Parts: sequence; C-alpha cells; structure tokens
Amino acid sequence: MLTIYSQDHRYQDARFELIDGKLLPPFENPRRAEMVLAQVQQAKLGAVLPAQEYGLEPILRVHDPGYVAFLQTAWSEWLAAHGDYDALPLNWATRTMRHDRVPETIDGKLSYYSFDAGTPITAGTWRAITAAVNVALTAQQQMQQGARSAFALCRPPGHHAARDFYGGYCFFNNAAVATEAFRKAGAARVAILDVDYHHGNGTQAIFYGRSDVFFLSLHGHPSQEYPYFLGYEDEVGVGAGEGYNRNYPLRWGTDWASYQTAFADAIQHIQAYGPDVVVVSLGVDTFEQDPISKFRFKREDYCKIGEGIASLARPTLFVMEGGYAVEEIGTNVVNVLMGFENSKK
Ligand code: Q9C
Ligand code: ZN
Repeated sequence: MLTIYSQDHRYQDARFELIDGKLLPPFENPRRAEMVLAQVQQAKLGAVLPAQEYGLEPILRVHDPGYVAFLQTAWSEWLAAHGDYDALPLNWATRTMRHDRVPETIDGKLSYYSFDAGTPITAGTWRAITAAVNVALTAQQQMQQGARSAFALCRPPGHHAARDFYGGYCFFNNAAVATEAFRKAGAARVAILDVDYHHGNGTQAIFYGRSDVFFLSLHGHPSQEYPYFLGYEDEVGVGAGEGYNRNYPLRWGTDWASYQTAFADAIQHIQAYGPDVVVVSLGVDTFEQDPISKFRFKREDYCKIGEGIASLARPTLFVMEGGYAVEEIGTNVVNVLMGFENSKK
C-alpha cells in the first residue's frame, strides 16, 4: 500500500495544551506522525510519496470561505494583538446567544469559529493544515489513477472539523475533502467509516443531509466522552440524508470483544450500501494505553480492524486521525494497514 506523507506537519507544533485544568505538553504533537512513518518504513508497507499541491479549491468544496479566510490570517492577527503565544479562544456562544454575527476582532473570531480551547493556532498552523489536506488529496489522486488503496498520513487530524469550525486538534477535515474529490472524480457513493475513539462530529455534520456519502462512526459514548454533544445512536441523517448516518456509541472500558458486534454491523451496512470507495478515518486512540481515552484495545486487535475493512473488497483510502500513545501509535496503525493488506483476496 502507498503512503503519502509531508514533513510540513511539523509546523503544527503547539507549546502546550489546556487539558484537565493543566497546561501540559501537547498530546497532538509532531512525533506522532514521525512514529507512524517510521513503522510504515520498518514494516515495508510500500512506497512513501510526497504530497502534491492542490490549492484552496478542493478545500472550499467542504469548508466555508469565511472560515478558510479566518484560518489563513488568524495567526498574524493574534500575533499583532497579543504577541508570540499560542492562540486560544476562551468563550463560546451557547444557548440564548447569537450565532449570526461574526465578530471583527481576532479574539471574537477565534470564539466564533471554534468549539474548544484544546486546539491551539500557532505560527505554522496554516502551512501544516494545508499540507495535511494535500496529503489526503494526493492519496485520493493515486487511487483515481488506479491504486486500490492508499494511506494518507495526515497530521493534524481532521474529523472534528466541520464546515465552519475547528476543535479537537482538527482544522480542515482531510477525510471530507478527499471524499468530495472522489465524488468530483465520478464516485457515485462514498462510505466513511470512522474508527477513531472520538465521534467524528465534523464529518457527520458535513454530510448529514446527503445520501451520496454514508457516514458511520464507532466511538466513546457522548454522555461520557468528548465531543459530548453529537454521536448518539438516534442521529440517522436528515432529509435526503436520512438513513445515511449511523453512530455506535460505546461505553468506557470497551474492548475488542464488546466492540466487534458493532464493528461487524457497520461493515455489513457499508456492504449493503455498495460504495465505490471506502474512506476510513483511522484513529488508534482506542488503544488500552492511550493517555486521553478509555477503550481497551490491544495491539493485535488493530489487525482485525484491517481484516474487517478488507472483507468489503472495495477501493479504500485510510486517513490518519487520532492516537496519542506515541510509542505504540506506529505499530497500531501499521497493524490495521497490514491486516488489510494480508487478508485481501
Ligand atoms: N479529557 C482526535 O482524536 N480533548 N481528537 C479530550 C480528554 C479533546 C481528540 C480531553 C480530544 C480531541 C482527532
Ligand atoms: Zn480521537
């Protein structure tokens, strides 16, 4: 399997992350992608190719122009207002407040365009997030040119980012941009299977009213786990999209034995949908040693994820999302990809 990688992910390198009332070294840091790349090479998964440039047009098929313009200048506006510190919002428009006016100042815009304070904007954020999209689009183009599968080693991740807001370490929704590129290239139906520990709220929201993209997510139950306000079972899509969204919220402590029924159900629904392409939002923060998550996956369980996806026998794009047990992240990701490769027919 081909891997697409860009070193420009290193430009997203925050100084700290606000978590559990503490300022800690960021869990979402450059070593994550470097560890995954090292395992891809060690396991001889296949060639590693650099990303091509695609500009803003494919991003604007998913994201709001005002949001994209905000991200492009957010750092320089923050630097001018406050100096060389990571940019973070500190309040949001909750119930009874207005969502129909975009503030003029950088602090107001950070609040308007985000949903958490755990996602710092830094000097290099724009460069890193455009590179991550280009990684996903290069992988998509390789498949358009005939590759049966590819691994987009994106960083930062994307599945929490919606049309016009960021959060959960995500700015541009890499998987959603690749999905739209597949549609534009002629795929009639795309299924997105999200196996990251956290619900893919951004991806769900982007495709919620559509039947041409079927979103399925297995994740920590929103009554217990981030992002808390989306990811319940009764979210089935709306209008033309009704029936094309499926959530499998699972309780803290879920291990492979209690995951596999939901996983098999998701695989069966994807096969019944008959997609031209499967996009996998691949997070390995389900791992038992993940520092911010509460599932109990073991190393070898990741092979079974790959095998289940391979059983679909469809063109498959893997897009990197979360996973914060940095020493093991590469092994776990490569176990999914090798499980997929080794059980292909
Ligand atoms: N106490 C992804 O995996 N904060 N994002 C969690 C835990 C946000 C994770 C706080 C986690 C976002 C792509
Ligand atoms: Zn996650």
